[in-house]
Amino acid sequence: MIAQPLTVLDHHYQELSIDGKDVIKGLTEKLKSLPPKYFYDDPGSQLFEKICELPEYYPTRTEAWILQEYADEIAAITNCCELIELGSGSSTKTQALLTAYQKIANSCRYLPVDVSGGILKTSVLQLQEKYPDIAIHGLLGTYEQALVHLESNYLQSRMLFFLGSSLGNFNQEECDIFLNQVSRTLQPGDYFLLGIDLQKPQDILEAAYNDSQEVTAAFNLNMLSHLNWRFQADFNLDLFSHQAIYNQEQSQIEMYLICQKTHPVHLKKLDLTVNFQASESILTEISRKFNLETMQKDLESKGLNPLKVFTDPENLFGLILCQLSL
Ligand code: AVI
Repeated sequence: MIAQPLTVLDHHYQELSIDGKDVIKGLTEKLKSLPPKYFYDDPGSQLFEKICELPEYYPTRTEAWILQEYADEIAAITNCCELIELGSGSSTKTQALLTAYQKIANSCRYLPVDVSGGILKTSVLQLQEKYPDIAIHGLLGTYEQALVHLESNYLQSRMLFFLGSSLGNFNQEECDIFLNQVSRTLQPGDYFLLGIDLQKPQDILEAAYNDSQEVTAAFNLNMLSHLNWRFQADFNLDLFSHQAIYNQEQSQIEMYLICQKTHPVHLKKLDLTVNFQASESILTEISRKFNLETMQKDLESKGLNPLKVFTDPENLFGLILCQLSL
């Protein structure tokens, strides 16, 4: 049992990341946008957990199925000592992997990384009970902070994993930066396991982001409530509506908040007034959908060589297991 279950990677990270400069930038551009990180205050994180259980939102249960099915095989191939999960959240899906590694490993360590201290601490404590043979230690911070920290704290053979198709919320440039950071954090021979949502017909995708219970709509609108308390803003949620469309050309879902009526919004703490026009939209998220072959080439170009691909019978979701060039 580890006495201290969490390492806080940067005691100032919360303050640093909420100065609101990104909000000012996004709301003063011609095509307005807001960073998706503002989805995840406490109510937003709870809404996201609900999204994961929706009948239309296939990614979570499909990836969980793949992990359940292939965890033993992944553990047998990698046989590594240190498992690091970026953006671990509640670590629910990860348990299939932990069970598989507990069966084979003599000494194994699991380091979940997340920006949300509450959920991280709770899951670390629960997992310690459930997996007494695995040393579990949470890292509280951003992906970037974790990757920098891990680069200089190398212990033994590693597998880094990034599940849930969170990579899809990065544009191509952010994706390249992230994957390069991943390669730098690994040593030759180490592993990277990536979960990605795959391209599929528009109707399936649009249903997943426009669910009938309107949980995704509430999740999207909650971003405005978050800005209201964080920056003393006066967004009226009744004057915006949720829209998610699939941009076929870019292979990405685009989530918007559409303004219903011309009106000003004041964000007191940011000393900013934004004049919204009726029908004007704010882009709140992209969720890219990938092609397995293209992604494998992309990974290879970063030195992350694909060893094996795991999918579900309908090819909805993919897991790519890579190894850093020896
Ligand atoms: C976290 N991320 C991978 C989710 C996605 O599908 O892009 C976020 C989400 N947005 C709406 N529904 C789910």
